Amino acid sequence: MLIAITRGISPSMDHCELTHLQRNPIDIESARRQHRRYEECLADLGCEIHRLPPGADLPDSVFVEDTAVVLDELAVIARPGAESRREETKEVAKALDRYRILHRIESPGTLDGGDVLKIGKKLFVGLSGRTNEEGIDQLSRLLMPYGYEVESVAVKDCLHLKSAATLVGQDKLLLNGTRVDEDKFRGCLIGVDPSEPSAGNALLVGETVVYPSAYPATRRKMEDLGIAVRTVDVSELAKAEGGVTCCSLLFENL
Ligand code: CIR
Repeated sequence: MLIAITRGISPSMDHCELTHLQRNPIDIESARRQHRRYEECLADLGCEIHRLPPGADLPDSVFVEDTAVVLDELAVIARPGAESRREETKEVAKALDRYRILHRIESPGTLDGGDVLKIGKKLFVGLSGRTNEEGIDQLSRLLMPYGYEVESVAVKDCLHLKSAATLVGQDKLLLNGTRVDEDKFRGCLIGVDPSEPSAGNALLVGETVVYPSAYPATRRKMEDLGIAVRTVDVSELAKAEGGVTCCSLLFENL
C-alpha cells in the first residue's frame, strides 16, 4: 500500500518563501480546497493519506516533500536550505519514524527533498539555491551502503531540480531542458511545451501522472505518448512556488 504523507495548509501561508515569483496574495480557503482535491486524487489512485496538522507558524509546511527523502530502506530527514523551513522537519520526522529508520542531513549541509529525483538506484540531486554540495555529499555517504548512487545536477532559473524534471513513467522523464542539462539523463525525454516553461513538475502515482491543469499543451504531449494524466488545479499553491510533487511524501508501507 502506498502511503502519502501530506500536511494541511498553514494559516500563515501568505508569508511563504519565494525565489522566482513576485508575491501575490494567496486565498487560503481556496488553497485548502485545492489541497483537499489533491489529496482526494491521491486517495483515488490508491494512496492511504497520512495528513499532518498544519504548522500554524510554518508558512511553507504544506510542502512536505522538501523535509525528507524516503527510500525503501531508510528515510533521510532533510535540512532545508531556507532557515524558516527547518522546524517543519520535526513533525514529519515523528510521522516517518513509524515507517523507516531515520538518518539526518546535518549542518553545514543543506538539502531540500524537492531537489532529489530518484530513478531506480540512482538519485540525481539538484545543486540549487537550497541544496549545497555538503548536503549532497552527506546524502551520498548515507546511501552508499544501500547501493544507491548520487549525482549532482546544476539547476537554473527555478527553485528545485524537480521544478524542472520529474518521472512520468518507468523510463520517461518530463523536463525543461533550459533549466537542467538533459545530457545527464537517459531514456525517453519529453520536453515541456515551450509556452509552458514551468510545466516540468509532475507526480507519478503508480502508472498515472497527477498534473497541474495550468499546462494543457504539455499534458497533451504526454497523453499523445499514451501516458495517463489526471489534472488538478493547484493555482493557489503555485503562487507559493509549490507544484504537485511537493505536497506529499509518497512511499510503500513495507
Ligand atoms: C519554498 O520556497 O520553499 C516554498 N515556497 C515552495 C516549496 C516548493 N517545494 C517543492 O517544489 N518541492
